[in-house]
Amino acid sequence: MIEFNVQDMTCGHCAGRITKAISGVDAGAKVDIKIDSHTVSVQSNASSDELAEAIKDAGYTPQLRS
Ligand SMILES: [Cu+2]
Repeated sequence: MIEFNVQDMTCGHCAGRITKAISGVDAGAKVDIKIDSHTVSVQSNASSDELAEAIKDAGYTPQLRS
């Protein structure tokens, strides 16, 4: 499980864009988004770097949770 904090994800529209960006990296990724806590959890074989890059390209600011 890879988890990001995305503070600038604030509504369902943002969540949809981020989900789409992650699907672009790994169409089989399982994405769980909690808008209230600005959390994006991903089950994927893609690396956290690849996923972070895709979220950035979509216009958001991911921070990897450790
Ligand atoms: Cu939004």
